[in-house]
Amino acid sequence: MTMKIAMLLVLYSCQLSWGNNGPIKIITNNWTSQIVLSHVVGELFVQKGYQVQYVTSLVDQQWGALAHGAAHVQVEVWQGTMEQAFERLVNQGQIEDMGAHTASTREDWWYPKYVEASCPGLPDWRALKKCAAIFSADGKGPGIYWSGPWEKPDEARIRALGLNFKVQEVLSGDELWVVLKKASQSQRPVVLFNWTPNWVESRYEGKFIEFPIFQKQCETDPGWGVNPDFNYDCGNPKGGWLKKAAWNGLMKSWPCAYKILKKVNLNNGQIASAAALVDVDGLSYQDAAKKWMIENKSTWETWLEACHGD
Ligand code: TMO
Repeated sequence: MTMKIAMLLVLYSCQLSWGNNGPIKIITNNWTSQIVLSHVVGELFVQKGYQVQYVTSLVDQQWGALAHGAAHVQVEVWQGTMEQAFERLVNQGQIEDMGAHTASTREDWWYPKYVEASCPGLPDWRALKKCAAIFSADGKGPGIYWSGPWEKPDEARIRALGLNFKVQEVLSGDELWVVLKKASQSQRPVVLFNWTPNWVESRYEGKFIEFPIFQKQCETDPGWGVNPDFNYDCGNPKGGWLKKAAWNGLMKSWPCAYKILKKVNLNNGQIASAAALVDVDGLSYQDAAKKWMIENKSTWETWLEACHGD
């Protein structure tokens, strides 16, 4: 009996010292590694006695949620698709930059290797000028570029580079992989959005299109680059960063979670394997997170030390 009361007291005082402000809301988006690794970080918060809630959000809606405290944590901010919105809000003090992962990233137009046979000159983007038609359904029309629902001005790039392509947007990573699978089963030419680290590289040979090399001015100074009249006449960054972001009240409300999130640091292999556990091995997001934690225990244990003794 007294044991029980003592335990309740201990639990209660833990709650006080961790800040009892309701659940920490972790954003989940619409590609696999992000969802799995959000569950990993959530599990670490739970181990520290916090309540956690996962909130699904589209990338372009998450910024407002983070800025207003409707959501609190984002574990994967990718430079190639999210740099502009992220930097604007960080500079305005609305969200906090929680640091970069070790991982080096790339997000861009990508094709499976067999496409090279019917479009000589790839991966150089100028090859697309000559063989856009092979990427269309009837072999004549403008080529189709399959994009995901992430912020990127592909129409602007197509215009700036004078490509005969139109953008077909799908709603998630999963839908992109259906497009890729169907095309490659019949060896049909296809060009789609892809990124690394991802599971795709472990199952398909392929390459990113080499557009003119990214520089910041490409997106702000029309005079820069191969087209003197338009922005976006370049590719996405190669060797891009991957960062974590938080609501700027995270430190005050949940200090231990804040310290852990600062320490969270993933490398390319860890992100690719988080995706593969679901997209190759067929596990659920939750089971993938559990398995990932078994395989990467020594990594996350060091993150937890961030608030050891708090
Ligand atoms: C943000 N993403 C990894 C899908 O390019």
